[in-house]
Amino acid sequence: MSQLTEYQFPKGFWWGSAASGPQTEGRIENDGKGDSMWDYWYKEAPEKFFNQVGPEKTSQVYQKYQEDIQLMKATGHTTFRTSIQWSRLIPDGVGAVNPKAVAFYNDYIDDMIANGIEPFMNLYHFDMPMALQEKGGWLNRETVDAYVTFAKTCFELFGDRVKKWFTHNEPIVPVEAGYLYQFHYPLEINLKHAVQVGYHEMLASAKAIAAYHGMKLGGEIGIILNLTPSYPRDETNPADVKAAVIADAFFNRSFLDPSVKGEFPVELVELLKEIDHLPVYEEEDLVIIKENTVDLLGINYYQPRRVKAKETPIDHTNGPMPEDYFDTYEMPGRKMNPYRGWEIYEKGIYDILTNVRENYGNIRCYISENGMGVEGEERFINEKGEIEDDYRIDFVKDHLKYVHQAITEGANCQGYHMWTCMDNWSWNNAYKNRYGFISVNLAEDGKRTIKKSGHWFKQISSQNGFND
Ligand code: BGP
Repeated sequence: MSQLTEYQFPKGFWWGSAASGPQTEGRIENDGKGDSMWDYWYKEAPEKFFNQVGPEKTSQVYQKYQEDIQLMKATGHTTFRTSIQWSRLIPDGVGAVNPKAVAFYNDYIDDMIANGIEPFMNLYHFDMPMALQEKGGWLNRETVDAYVTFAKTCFELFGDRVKKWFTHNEPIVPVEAGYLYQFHYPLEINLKHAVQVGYHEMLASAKAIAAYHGMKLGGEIGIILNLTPSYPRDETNPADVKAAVIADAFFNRSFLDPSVKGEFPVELVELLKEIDHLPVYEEEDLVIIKENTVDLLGINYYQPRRVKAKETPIDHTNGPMPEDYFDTYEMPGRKMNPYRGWEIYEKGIYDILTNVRENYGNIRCYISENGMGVEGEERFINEKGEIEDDYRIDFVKDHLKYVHQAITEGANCQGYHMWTCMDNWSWNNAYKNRYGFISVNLAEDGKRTIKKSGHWFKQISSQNGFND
């Protein structure tokens, strides 16, 4: 059969986008939601959030989900990922389930399915219930058990219809943001705590996978990792290459290896041992992690990490840090997103997929986030009130070409989700950077309008590919 388009994707390729509960739903206090650490932190320090916009309103998906699902359909979604807010379903983190949350997620899931959109559900997207955060959050081993109970509750309630589950979104983020670089609560700088938090997240993931497989619900369970391929300044300089290997171990393999291979990378374990920073663990944990690896890997890709051998003096103020082993490198001439300040390097997505194919058993995977944030996007509104985001179309297309190439060479990549469906609230950045296929006008009660990229996506989804 002759090809329909120049870049034709395999039959059944998943087209869609990703979001999360805390970034889209809004809080709706009187419907029984408990505080997550974001609700708490916003009340404590609203000035930490862009324009002082907090998580209480976000994009009102709780009220508008039916309209939004029609918009997903209109923009060609065959699949959509969001997350179940732990503090909505189990307001205190442990204990009673909130019946209004059950009703909401049931309706949301059912409506997606009725409209031909397969729901992908994630369990943890940075949103620790505050009642558990007060007891240490992921630092406290008891949180692992609380999380597994939450996970099982979700599988029991929704697992008859949801067939794609994910244990975490970007588990490195709570580690780096909360315990190294101070952009998420609890704003610590402490590598020992960071390592413990990451370890507990991994243990929780393996235990949730074990529980899911034991329930035999006939679906698959995976994890979503943000992978930042680490490139050395000079590939022929062994010190630069070593710096890139260490950065990769800290920020990628720390979660990728245990999730897919069931083992932590030896290089990282040795390094942490040397500085007496191994986490507290029990021998049997390692068996659980070994035996319960993922069925499916979600890959978030935004930008690469470029490093060089350490040249600046080590800063001892806060004890050991990953940056003791490498310096960041700004490659001259690199292509930048002018509206968000991140590097754009499309080939990175190909390098990740090739790495997964060659070194991780070619596990079934998909691109679970990729996208272009734009500050001040309203400047691109045309006279019809639509945002003409040709830059986003180019961004997605240029990445998809590399995804296509990787698949042609044998990568087991099953789909592409853009971040995000409609503009949403993004943690400290609130509504600063807009990412959606659909705009949300906060001044007009969250009015939605499909952007040019949304119409374009509908076309590529229906053709299962595109021409250059
Ligand atoms: C990803 C997260 C998302 C979202 C996105 C955009 O790492 O998974 O939750 O926040 O980044 O981030 P920002 O709005 O800060 O540009």
